[in-house]
Amino acid sequence: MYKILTFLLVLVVAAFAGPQKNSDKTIKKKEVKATEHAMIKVPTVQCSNCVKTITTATEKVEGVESIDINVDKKMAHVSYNPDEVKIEDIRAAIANSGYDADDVKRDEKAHAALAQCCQLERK
Ligand SMILES: [Cu+2]
Repeated sequence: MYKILTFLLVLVVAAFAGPQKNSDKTIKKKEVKATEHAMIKVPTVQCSNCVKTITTATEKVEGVESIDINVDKKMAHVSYNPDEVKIEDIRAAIANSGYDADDVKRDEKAHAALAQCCQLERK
């Protein structure tokens, strides 16, 4: 009888300990995958169509979690996983979609393919 009680006790303890271990794992996973944030200057952005073009292009990049572009301030706020992508790669993706990104100049071919209203003459 005592043995059975001990066995049941072990089962109960195991049942409680199980989920706890899982939550520890979840926390560790989050620590590895730390999101970083960066601001990128996008001085040639003019309208919501530009925002859509850049958003689509950058969100295709592995490791980019989100991008939020402010047309008035001409700034892009990027959330990304630094284990998967470097900030230079995000700038390159923006430039390849036809827009300047910080000191990375736009791809002129991509820029020429943008909607007429989104194109901006070099001064
Ligand atoms: Cu535009």
